[in-house]
Amino acid sequence: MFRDDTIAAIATPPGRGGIGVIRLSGPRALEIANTVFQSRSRASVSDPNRALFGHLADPATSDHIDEIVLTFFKAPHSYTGEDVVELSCHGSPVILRRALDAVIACGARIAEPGEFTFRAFFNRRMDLAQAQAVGDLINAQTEYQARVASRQLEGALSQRLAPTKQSLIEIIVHLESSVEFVEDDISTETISLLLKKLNEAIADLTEIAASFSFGKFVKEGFDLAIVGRPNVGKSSVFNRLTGSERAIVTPLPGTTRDALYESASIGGVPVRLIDTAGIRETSDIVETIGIQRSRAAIAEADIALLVLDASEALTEDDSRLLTEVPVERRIVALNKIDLPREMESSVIAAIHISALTGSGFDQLTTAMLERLSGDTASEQRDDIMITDARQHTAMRRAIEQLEGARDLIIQGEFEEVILLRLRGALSSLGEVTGETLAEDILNEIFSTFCIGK
Ligand SMILES: Nc1nc2c(ncn2[C@@H]2O[C@H](COP(=O)(O)OP(=O)(O)OP(=O)(O)O)[C@@H](O)[C@H]2O)c(=O)[nH]1
Ligand SMILES: [Mg+2]
Repeated sequence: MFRDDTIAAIATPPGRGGIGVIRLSGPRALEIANTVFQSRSRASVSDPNRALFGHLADPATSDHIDEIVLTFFKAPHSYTGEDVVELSCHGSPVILRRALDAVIACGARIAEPGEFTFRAFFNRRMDLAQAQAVGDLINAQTEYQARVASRQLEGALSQRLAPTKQSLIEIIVHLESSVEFVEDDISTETISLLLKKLNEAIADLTEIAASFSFGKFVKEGFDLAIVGRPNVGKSSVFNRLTGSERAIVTPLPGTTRDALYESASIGGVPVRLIDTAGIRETSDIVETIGIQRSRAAIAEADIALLVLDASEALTEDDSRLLTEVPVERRIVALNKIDLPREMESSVIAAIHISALTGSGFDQLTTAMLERLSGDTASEQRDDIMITDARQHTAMRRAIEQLEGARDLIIQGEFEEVILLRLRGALSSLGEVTGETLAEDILNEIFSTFCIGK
């Protein structure tokens, strides 16, 4: 994918804005900038890291296109590691189009999606985990997602993996030298030392990989179905969680007839909320179809929030739902706790809420985050996290190979066989940071980026 030419793109989003930026990167970036830029300033365009005011001119006619500010970042001290020029124009789509045409006419090529970041990766300005974090940061919908991505962009994951990689390399070097120089078998002390190191590496990688159980929800969001019998307050809970009046709320049981969807975020994790029709025995044909959809929503949800009404005794419909909704994906909320209590508190472990007053929703949020994170402790949710499925698969593969190598050492296998597994593990780890990765996979990763990044 890497080509040694000069690329250009509009780096700001489509539409109008205060400024719009054209970005150039490559060996001819400065030369092209010099052709289209005119300035009365005594400073030279080729002085890096300075903002220069001047005019952008059409290379064919010398017509002024716009008043602009030019910044030059000299290789290798730029985003891509190549010469980079940024032309900050007025943020008009017409101007930006003309400006882009002007630099293309001078020999730049329109950049592919993510090509600037790909060049940054190719020129080792960042590793693959960091490059992917750039994409995640731009796509972040919540502050929390942005925080997780920016920590990865700073290289937290790569740094976290570095000591384990180093330790693996040491084990490999040790075994390799024993293959070459030693006739006899490896001593038992050496074996126990190798096993110790290997076990440490396995434990460390397993801990990092485990963060994916929560990390995947941070990146992809989760599905939350709000379920229960009619009139317990499902739509009221839905409205409170989405901060909207999207669902109709009435005192009549059977108000919600069809599933309603809305996106929101809970504790910074994106969520697709589903409000469902109340589940009960009924002969009404429309209601029956609605109830089928409620059951389908329960089946597909990452978490089913089962709502009960605290102001009434537990009904048969409630009891049936308590057995129907799988315990491991269920959170029970006892709603309407602002009203005099009829339901016995000892019946089920539930979070006490009031959709009317908002009380208990903080505890509800905490319970949901805990359910999503499984074994991940809350401190870990602020630590380094794997959010990408491809990275997680690569880590799991590395762990399996290390476990295989450990078994082979215990069985007293030949060093060569053990080395094969160890090198495989190292290579799998390299896929996370991108040292070892096939070109088509790289293309796939970068093609999901926007143009101009
Ligand atoms: N006092 C009190 N009333 C509530 C609370 N939550 C909901 N209600 C009332 O309970 C009634 C039913 O609320 P909905 O949100 O429509 O209940 P639902 O579960 O969606 O009902 P269906 O759509 O019919 O299944 C309405 O009159 C709400 O105002 C609460 O926390 N406290
Ligand atoms: Mg409803």
